[in-house]
Amino acid sequence: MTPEVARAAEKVTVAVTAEGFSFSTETITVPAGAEVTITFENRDDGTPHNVSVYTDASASEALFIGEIVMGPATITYTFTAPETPGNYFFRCDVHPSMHGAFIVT
Ligand SMILES: [Cu+2]
Repeated sequence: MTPEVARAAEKVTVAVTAEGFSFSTETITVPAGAEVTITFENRDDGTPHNVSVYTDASASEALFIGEIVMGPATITYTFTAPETPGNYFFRCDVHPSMHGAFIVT
């Protein structure tokens, strides 16, 4: 028998900033199945923001819901990326006009 070799999940860290009701990036790209860390900085004084990831722009099926933080503050989110490559969706749940593509490669 061939011994099973455990493959360590790839780890990626992404920095995202919210400022002036806008994210610093329109895309977040991660490898499939990766352990994702998002360092999220909310620079909007007295304004709550978060980062959540959904299967698509309808935001009906969540893959990850980030804790909402009142700015100015920085929070670290950790979750596992989908195993299936494709174009997913991220947004601020408080301000759905703040959104972008979550790309799994
Ligand atoms: Cu927001």
